[in-house]
Amino acid sequence: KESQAEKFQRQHMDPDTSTITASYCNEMMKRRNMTVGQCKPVNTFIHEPLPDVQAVCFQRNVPCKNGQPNCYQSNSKMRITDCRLKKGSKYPKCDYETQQLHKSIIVACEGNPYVPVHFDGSV
Ligand code: T3P
Repeated sequence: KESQAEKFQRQHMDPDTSTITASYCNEMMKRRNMTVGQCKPVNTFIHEPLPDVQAVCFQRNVPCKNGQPNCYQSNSKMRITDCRLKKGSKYPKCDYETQQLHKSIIVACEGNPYVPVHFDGSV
């Protein structure tokens, strides 16, 4: 079974893509199985090496949006792509807007090893 850490990597890690096209989110949301059963409304991909993203668990501790205490904000801005379901897009035709951004990420971390398990947002 997929662990929470593996799920985070499937949903949020894409270190090796350098050129992001307008169809990036439509392709990636499907390829990473986020358009099964429903269209996931919002999802962020991170274009940085996995160790750099895992290191965020040991950076600035901030409260999570849900009030839990185990969220962390990256010291550095990271290359990310936000995928947002377009207005009017209806399952199973999941049509996403692709937006490249350079922002600090906030992730929730759990476990031993202490690794990212949820993407809380970007600032
Ligand atoms: P997950 O917990 O699987 O990482 O908040 C609900 C989901 O939306 C959550 O999924 C994370 C995702 N999300 C992003 O990927 N980027 C964002 O900027 C925000 C706000 C949410």
